[in-house]
Amino acid sequence: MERTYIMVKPDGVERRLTGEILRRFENRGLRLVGLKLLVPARETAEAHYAVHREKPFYNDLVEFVTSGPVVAMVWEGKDAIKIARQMIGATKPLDAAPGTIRGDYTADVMSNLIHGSDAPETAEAEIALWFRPGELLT
Ligand code: DAT
Ligand code: MG
Repeated sequence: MERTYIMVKPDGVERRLTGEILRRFENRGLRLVGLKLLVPARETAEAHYAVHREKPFYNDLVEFVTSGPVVAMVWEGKDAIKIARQMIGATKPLDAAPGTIRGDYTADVMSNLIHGSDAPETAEAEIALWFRPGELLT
């Protein structure tokens, strides 16, 4: 069993896509073990995207993800990290296949609706960053 941090970004909440995204994860058979709605603090967003600190889009990225409410979630299942990344689709709009969340609902590299952890180590760090242990099912 594996856990992954998934977040509907402010554009996804604004566009009323939270239900559609939840439905896709439920349909796929992953188990929801944590869920909350919040406007991210700047320091949380900066820590979340620390790996991109030197990128030219970093400041815009932090601004964007703190611009409104997000839906923070933890989903559990066998190979949950890779399965969620498949469902989310590629970062580059041209590479985001139809049938994926990004491929079906966005063509913008920044306003791309959803985040998903990319590896076991980042999943663990991101879950610990966004959730207290008591907020997650055991
Ligand atoms: P992903 O969210 O698919 O894991 P990432 O970790 O490479 O992608 O980048 C984090 C976020 O940064 C991404 O969801 C959107 C934004 N981003 C990435 N590359 C970008 C670019 N070239 N221009 C603007 N924003 C970008
Ligand atoms: Mg990433």
